[in-house]
Amino acid sequence: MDYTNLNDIIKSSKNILIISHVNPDGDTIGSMTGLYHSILDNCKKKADMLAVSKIPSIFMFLPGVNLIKQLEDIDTSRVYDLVINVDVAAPDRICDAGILFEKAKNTVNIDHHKTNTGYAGINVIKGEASSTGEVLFDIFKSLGWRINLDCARCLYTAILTDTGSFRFDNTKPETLQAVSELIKIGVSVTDTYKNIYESNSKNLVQFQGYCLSKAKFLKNDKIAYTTVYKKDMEKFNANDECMEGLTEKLRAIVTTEVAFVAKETKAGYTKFSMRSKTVDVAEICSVFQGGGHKFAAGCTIKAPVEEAVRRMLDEILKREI
Ligand SMILES: [Mn+2]
Repeated sequence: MDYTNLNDIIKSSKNILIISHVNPDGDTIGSMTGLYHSILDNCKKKADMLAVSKIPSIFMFLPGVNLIKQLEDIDTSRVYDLVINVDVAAPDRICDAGILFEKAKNTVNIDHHKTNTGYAGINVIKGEASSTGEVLFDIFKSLGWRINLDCARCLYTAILTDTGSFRFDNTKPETLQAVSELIKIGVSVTDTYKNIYESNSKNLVQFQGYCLSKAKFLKNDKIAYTTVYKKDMEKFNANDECMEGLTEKLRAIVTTEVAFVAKETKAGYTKFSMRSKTVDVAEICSVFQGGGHKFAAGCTIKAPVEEAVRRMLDEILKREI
């Protein structure tokens, strides 16, 4: 792929803003900070970085993450020369920051979601790449841009988290080639692992233990689910970060085909996080105006938890499991 346009536009822009998606994950945050370090190192420019919602504390070790701004820190009347969205599959994923994107003189969209429609001026969408971090690695290599240690640590985190630590089938030879180079640059595999996977709070582990202990199973244990009420969150002083990985733990049971967690949100709504080994849960979630990937998707149903769970189970049971 030819990235000359992208190179020219970054080099000719005086002020640049990089935006990550709502409910940020390791890929969008690692890609944003990785791109920041790369532009700083190769173009001697300090881009602004914007997160439209809270950054999970496990990513606070990433170099440059303390420079990330929230929307209230940015003058929204400002017109940037260039706005770059990273890992943002659709414009509504940057919420109110859309105003900055729309006003920018130039826009770029760097992503790996197959569903990305190419909504920017320049679009670099590689559906076969494991992560946006891997797409950025490819861009930097193709352009002959240097990748310094700060950038490498960010890109490694992006790739690591989006591949489920190189376990998902998006892990390709190219992915591991990129990772191999990042390690050669000096990324510490064990430090990154500890920062991301061994930094859980006691609250999170005990809260998840409680939620798992009350899980319910149907259809010879092929369906596994649990419920999370506001009172459960309060009991363990849990926040949204404590939900991370909970549904995967139910899917990890040998008999599970479909797993979900139903969480009570604001009055009368229930939010579903679904994971599957076989069934297309994106399709099930689309019945309730949600979406995602085939084996990982989510949706919200306007009903109290018990009723919402009943409707979800009805929908799952209509399918061959
Ligand atoms: Mn991603």
